[in-house]
Amino acid sequence: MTPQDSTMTTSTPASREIPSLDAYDAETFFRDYYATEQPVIFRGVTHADGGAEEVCRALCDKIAVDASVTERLLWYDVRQEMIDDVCTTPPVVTESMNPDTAFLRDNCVRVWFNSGGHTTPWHYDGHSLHVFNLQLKGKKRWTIVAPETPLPNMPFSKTCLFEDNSLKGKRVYEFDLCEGDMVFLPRYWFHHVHSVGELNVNVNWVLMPKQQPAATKIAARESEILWLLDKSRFAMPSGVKWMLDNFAGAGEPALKTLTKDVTLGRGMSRVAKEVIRSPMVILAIPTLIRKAKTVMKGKKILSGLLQTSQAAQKAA
Ligand SMILES: O=C(O)CCC(=O)C(=O)O
Ligand SMILES: [Fe+2]
Repeated sequence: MTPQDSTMTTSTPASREIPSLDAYDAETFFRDYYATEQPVIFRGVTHADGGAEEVCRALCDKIAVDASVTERLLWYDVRQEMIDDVCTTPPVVTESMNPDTAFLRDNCVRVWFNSGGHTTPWHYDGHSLHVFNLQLKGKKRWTIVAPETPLPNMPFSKTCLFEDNSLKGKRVYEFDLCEGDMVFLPRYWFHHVHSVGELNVNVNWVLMPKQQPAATKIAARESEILWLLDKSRFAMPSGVKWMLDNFAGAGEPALKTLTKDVTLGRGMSRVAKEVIRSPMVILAIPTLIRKAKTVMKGKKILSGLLQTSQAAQKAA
């Protein structure tokens, strides 16, 4: 995507200024942001020695030889230990990753390497995840939309139908995340992220909170889709069954927490709501093709970085 394309992703951006907070002010964070599921930025929370390329190589060298790493479409899922000597984990993150209050996965950190111009298309994160996204190197421009003013999604999916969404009437924040900054993005918040720096390295910590989500349209949608998947698990491919068994890293308890209030009526009405939307997919085909191209380009760069590290380690 060119910079011009990225400015076309929003129309009428009536964005507010996102609040920021000191990463050591845990009391305010948990009371005013975590408990109410509202986003907040922590400026200059941590630092990684060296330039973007050096940090990228150091992380890739570890990822290349660690069997526990999972390669995802645009990032790597890794264990906390993998990043411990690269940067200090901010205290609000450590406090949030508490097994008493959150379902945690082993690979609870995602690592992103994106070159300038890359755009992560509009979506919200699956598995009911809260995300702490730290800009370790480079700079990214974020646009986020609250789950109570949702954007149109692909049927049964977390990705959005269109990229040029009108943001009129939506609760939206637009902000730059610069080196050392971290955003707390609560579950179900829509986001669109444009890589501004030449080479951008991000780490995010992810967790599924045990508390019930704030009552928003998207929270209800997620619970209903999950309930439907669970009820029809016998007819689902093994990948879906595996996902449900390991949902948010905790399986059954996490699944039960989210779906406990879903009734048969709500489940059936969800099917109708999603199916009614399906003709829109035809209108979205040009956007889908553009998105797929962007994502594939991002993936190629990600895999290329890893292959370079693997080749260097073989040669050594
Ligand atoms: O950094 C990006 O490009 C996307 C980040 C994202 O989608 C996330 O942290 O959930
Ligand atoms: Fe995301």
